[in-house]
Amino acid sequence: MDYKKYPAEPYRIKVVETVQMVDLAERERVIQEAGYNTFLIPSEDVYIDLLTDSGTNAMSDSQWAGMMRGDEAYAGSRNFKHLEESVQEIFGFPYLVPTHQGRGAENILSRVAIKPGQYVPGNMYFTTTRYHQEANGGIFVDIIREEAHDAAADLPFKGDIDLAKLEGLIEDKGAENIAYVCLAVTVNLAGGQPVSLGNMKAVRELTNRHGIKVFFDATRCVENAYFIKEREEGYQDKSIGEILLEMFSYADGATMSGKKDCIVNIGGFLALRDEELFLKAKELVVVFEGMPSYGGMAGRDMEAMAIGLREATQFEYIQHRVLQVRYLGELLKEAGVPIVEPVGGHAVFLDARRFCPHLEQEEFPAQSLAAALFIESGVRSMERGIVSAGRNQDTGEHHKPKLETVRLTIPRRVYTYKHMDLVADAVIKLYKHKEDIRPLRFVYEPKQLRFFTARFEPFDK
Ligand code: PLI
Repeated sequence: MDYKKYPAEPYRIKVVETVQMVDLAERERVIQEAGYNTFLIPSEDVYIDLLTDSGTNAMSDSQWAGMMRGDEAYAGSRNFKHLEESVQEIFGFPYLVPTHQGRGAENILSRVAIKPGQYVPGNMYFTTTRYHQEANGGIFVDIIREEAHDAAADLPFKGDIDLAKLEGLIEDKGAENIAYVCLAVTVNLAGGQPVSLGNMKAVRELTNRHGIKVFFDATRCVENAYFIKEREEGYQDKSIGEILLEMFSYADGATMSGKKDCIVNIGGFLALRDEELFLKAKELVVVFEGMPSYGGMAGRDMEAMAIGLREATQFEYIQHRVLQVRYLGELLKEAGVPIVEPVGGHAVFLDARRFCPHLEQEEFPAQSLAAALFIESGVRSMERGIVSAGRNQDTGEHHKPKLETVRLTIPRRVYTYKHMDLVADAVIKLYKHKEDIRPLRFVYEPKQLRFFTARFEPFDK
């Protein structure tokens, strides 16, 4: 391994959690009992858990020390002040509304900023984000650049908004019928793909001309900033902090799932520039989350988040983070396993269409591939394809995303390169007998966010 290309872990491991692999017969029983849904597998039966990078992070000694300084007063916790300072310093937004996690912020933003019937253009959907937009009468419109839907298109900023699509929508529907633009940095379901600063700036200029607001989904904004430093001309000598400040200068506010780039296990927030909107959001936070000085988090959680956010912007941390993910992607690519390219910030996405060409999309190839990988190796991954996309609320038809993927999501500061080697080996082995991956059908399909709790069974074609 080239230590310059893939720097060693920039931390010493101080606390460990033992894991073990259950045997093959047991893994087969476990996945059957879980209805072939990796969300339903008990954690203790998982060997390497790549289900998500959400809330699965390892906190630092400083963060744990911060937990002990939790001020659990019902109102006016000092930890809120600390979090507010971190957010003001890193994002540049004056107003902070803490929430229990990202979707809490999405709920509040959707309620204060969408009027029923308005359009909400975004660079690809995310499950909970679109749910809250639609639940508040919004109509989501995907305006990501076309290549983002093509797993093989290797482009530096595949998360960019297609400005012509945005302009067309404004012309067609009228600026007053657009609630706001939702710009995710990075784009989770496109493969963790970044957005360029050039694109953010252009979106800001275009929306300014029409008086339309822009809110970022900042969930993985530090990863996005790293890609800008690496790839966008003129930013190589800027710090991650400087890049973040410029990114958010093009936004009216942001929703944040702290469970990702704040390197904590729980928490989130809505950050805003506009006082009037902030006051509306504050009125709602007391209904749905808690007092405006904790919003569903304990004081200690806010302290850990305030510290984690600062740690995330350290170059050595974020460089290792992104390159560890890339290392796994490169191993798979070298072995000819089809993945979404380029490798994004938080995960390697297997391209289930090319992995399982013998399965139709309605036979849930990615769902079945994720189940097969668990049986093969005890590695838990997640479907990000037709099951995650859900159904059109009006027609009842499946949304059929072009990307049908399995996400191998790397938790922050949890696994080592050796674990990546093991995961790559397992996927490569499975690829050699991919024809054994069977079609699935629903035995239980929940109405909302079905991927979390759906159950399936395999069948013979
Ligand atoms: O899981 P929450 O409620 O803290 O955050 C919701 C959320 C919002 N935006 C984006 C881009 C996400 O990725 C996201 C949550 N993602 C999860 C749970 C994931 O596994 O990717």
